[in-house]
Amino acid sequence: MNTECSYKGFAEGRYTLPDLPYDVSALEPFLDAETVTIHHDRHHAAYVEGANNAARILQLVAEGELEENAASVASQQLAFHLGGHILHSLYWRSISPQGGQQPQGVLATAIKNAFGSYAGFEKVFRGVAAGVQGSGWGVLGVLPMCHRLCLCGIRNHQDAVFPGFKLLLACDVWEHAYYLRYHNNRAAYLTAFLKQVDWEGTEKRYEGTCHSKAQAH
Ligand code: MN3
Repeated sequence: MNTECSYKGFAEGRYTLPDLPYDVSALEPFLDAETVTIHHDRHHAAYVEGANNAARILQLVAEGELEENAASVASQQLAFHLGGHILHSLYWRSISPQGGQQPQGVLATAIKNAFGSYAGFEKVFRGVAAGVQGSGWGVLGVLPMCHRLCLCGIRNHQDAVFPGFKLLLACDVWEHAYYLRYHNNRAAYLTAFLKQVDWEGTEKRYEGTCHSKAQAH
């Protein structure tokens, strides 16, 4: 997976927790302040710490301080925790207090090319995100090789996704993302999410992908 580095998530040799781009209560009524606070300050922070710990173990193996067999588990831990850090960093910027418009410009064209229409995109998004078994993500991204838009249901933070998938928009469907307000009604959370999407920021990320303009024509 790749994503644009338009936010800080790494500094001075360590993964770091980026600040929220808005106040914890700014997403009301979509998300309450308690959900946003716990999600960012505890869940996201734990993935940052886990990524640093796993990276440290890999470094210690390289330095001969730990046995080689420690590397395998650490690499899987890194995939999980760093995947969580990357996806949460994007999640906070996939939604906005000012969100909710429809996609414009080259992104609107790409959505039409890939899904037929914005309504088609919404149908596939709901199907993919609602259908993720257990914990995971509904993610819009750009496919490698063909450079078309695709919706992907990622399990946990790193499973059922392919290398080189360029992330544009991420919806967290772990229960901790929505349970306080929506309980087990993931579908209601997804409906509310779609009304809160920051399409302007998503279009900027799309424009940042090197083949976006070629695809739009
Ligand atoms: Mn989460």
